[in-house]
Amino acid sequence: MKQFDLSLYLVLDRAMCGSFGLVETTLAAVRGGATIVQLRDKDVSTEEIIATGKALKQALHGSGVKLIINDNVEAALAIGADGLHIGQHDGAPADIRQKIGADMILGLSVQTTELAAKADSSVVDYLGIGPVFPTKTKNNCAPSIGFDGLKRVRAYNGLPAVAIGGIKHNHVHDVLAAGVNGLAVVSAVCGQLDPEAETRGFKAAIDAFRAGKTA
Ligand code: TZP
Ligand code: MG
Repeated sequence: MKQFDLSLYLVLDRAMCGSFGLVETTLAAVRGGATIVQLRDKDVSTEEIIATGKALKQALHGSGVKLIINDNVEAALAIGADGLHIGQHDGAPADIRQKIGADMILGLSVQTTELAAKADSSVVDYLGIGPVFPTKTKNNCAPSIGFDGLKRVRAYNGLPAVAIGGIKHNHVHDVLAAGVNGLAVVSAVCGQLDPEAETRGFKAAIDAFRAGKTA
């Protein structure tokens, strides 16, 4: 059984992290309680993704926090990443599973109940569901589904799942109440003045939800 914790999933955006950088942002987020980190680096070469991914892997060493690479199979393999995350337009999950091998974590984005139902649990390890809210972070984003949509999509597949899209501290309770295992954030952490404190705020809200309180 693959071990990974989707509770507080940081998705890194190079431009948003700015001069603070991807590694510093990651270290701050891990101090704040991030449980899994994805390098989503759309506008650079595979070589640069590999170099950044290797630096992140080193930074995460010993933390127990998994490193996931967005889209790029070659980079994920070269880095020796813990996982790969793909969207609906990145190739057939079964073909990608063949390329990455059985041990690597494979995440798949789904936006609808149909896509959730189609996701094969013998191929994919977790789902990313969203966007929950409109977001400027991703170009050509699918229509947002809200908390009700999140609950509906989630109900179509029992794989571990993480919600994404426009998620802020005040959404944590309703996101987790929709039945997902965690939440993924980009702009709520990357480029914030104090990424550690922002992450800590999410962690406190998650802990409060799990303790049965409203945050
Ligand atoms: N996939 C669906 S929404 C999104 C991705 C990568 C971006 C989420 O970014 P933010 O800043 O947390 O809204
Ligand atoms: Mg993709």
